[in-house]
Amino acid sequence: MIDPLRSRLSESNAAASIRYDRSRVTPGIVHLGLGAFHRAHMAAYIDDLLGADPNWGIIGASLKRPDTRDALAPQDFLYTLVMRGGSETRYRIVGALLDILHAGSHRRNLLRWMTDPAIRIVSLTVTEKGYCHDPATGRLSFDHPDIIHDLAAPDNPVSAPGLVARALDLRRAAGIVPFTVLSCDNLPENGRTTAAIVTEFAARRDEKLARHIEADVAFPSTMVDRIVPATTEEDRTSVAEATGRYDAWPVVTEPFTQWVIEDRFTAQRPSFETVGVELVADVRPHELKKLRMLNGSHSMLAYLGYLAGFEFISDTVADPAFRDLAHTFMTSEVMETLPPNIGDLAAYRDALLDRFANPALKHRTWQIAMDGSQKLPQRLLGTIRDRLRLGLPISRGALAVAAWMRYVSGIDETGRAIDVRDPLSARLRAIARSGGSPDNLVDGFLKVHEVFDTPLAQAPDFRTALIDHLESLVHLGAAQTVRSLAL
Ligand code: CS2
Repeated sequence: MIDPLRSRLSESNAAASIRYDRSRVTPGIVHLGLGAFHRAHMAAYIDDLLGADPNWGIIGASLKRPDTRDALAPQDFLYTLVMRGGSETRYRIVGALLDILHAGSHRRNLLRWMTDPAIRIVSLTVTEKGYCHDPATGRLSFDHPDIIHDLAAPDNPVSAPGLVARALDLRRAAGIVPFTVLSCDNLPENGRTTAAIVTEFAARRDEKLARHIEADVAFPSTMVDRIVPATTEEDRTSVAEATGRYDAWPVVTEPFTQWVIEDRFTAQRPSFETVGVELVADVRPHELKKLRMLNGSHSMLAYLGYLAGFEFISDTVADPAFRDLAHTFMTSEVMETLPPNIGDLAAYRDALLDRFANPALKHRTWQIAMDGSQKLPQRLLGTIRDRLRLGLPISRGALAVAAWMRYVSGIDETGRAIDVRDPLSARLRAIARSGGSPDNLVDGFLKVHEVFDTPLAQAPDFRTALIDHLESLVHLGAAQTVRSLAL
């Protein structure tokens, strides 16, 4: 048993595991949104390049909760990254984070860092809902409480768009080159979307700032990929047992990692190419492929798997009917909608199914099912819209959307409550409760304009497919519905 107080991970007991002199590392990046994903993805790439170029350390900021700072401050902001493959587990200590601020209590300090000339990149993993936008249109949502707050008090921002706009304003006033804004969230065209949101925010206060952002600030789009389930108590215990050091917040991930970035930076950038990042002129084909193939089938498996009683994605795809569904969905519905010349899609699909099947990754269906209202448009609805336009069948994609409708109703197939986490959960539950027949339910959900734009909401083939699937999910249940498709 490791004593958390006496054997806590720290610079003094982990120095030998870090491959560079951490005392020489200086901040070059402010990162907003310090969840497990960032710590397993971007921070690991940065960690790889600090030996050659120590000027790119990361100052992290959590926008909502102080818990990451509370956990990592006593261990010098170090943490263990655990890579679990099928047969092998590897441990590594990441030292790229130099400090963690909690935006709520350290806002001045955070803005001071964001205006420091040494900071040349402000990156974000604030999740889809952190952009305070309308997912169906990509536009800033002016009735979002955080945006209302930040427009009234722009020098005391609480939202990501408000913080970025404020820092860019302060830099402009001080004559400091703007930083590059690097969105690393699973949004469609995440750079362009972020640029539009921040510019819209700024324009409400100051036209000149909006024009400066449009003309002078780079927002490269990125495609990010690494599966990173939430850390569990068992992970903490197994890390302590394997490494002999107690880590209050290790991060567990898979061996696979990918990062594709558009090579457009306002100021300098690290030599990303030396650590395996792909730099391209246009990330859109890569991003479309990843969002529709990986995230689309992830969400499909999450809703149907949860309803069928599977706790983890690996259990879900261990059932041949579910694996077959995801395989067929990608092959016959998604692949045809993707641009040509983006590699061997069948091989990509097979590799994804193998990654989903990794039994060492305990990725809960419930975790992926979260925030569906923010995820559906880019993961599933784009594919459906493209296929409807071409007059092609949409059966499996529509089944995934119907499963979301069934899931957000908040009661599972055994009559137990589902803990639905979604910014729109209250509205979604009210639609489900007002209920009645599948026709009424589908019509109610299709009116949620943040998710379904008008042409899609009014597409008769889509509506009919949703009603048929919802009927089957309600009467037969998810497992039988999926099995009947496999016949
Ligand atoms: C997942 C993603 O939680 C989710 O919604 O689909 O986080 C997924 O694991 C990553 O995008 C993989 O790169």
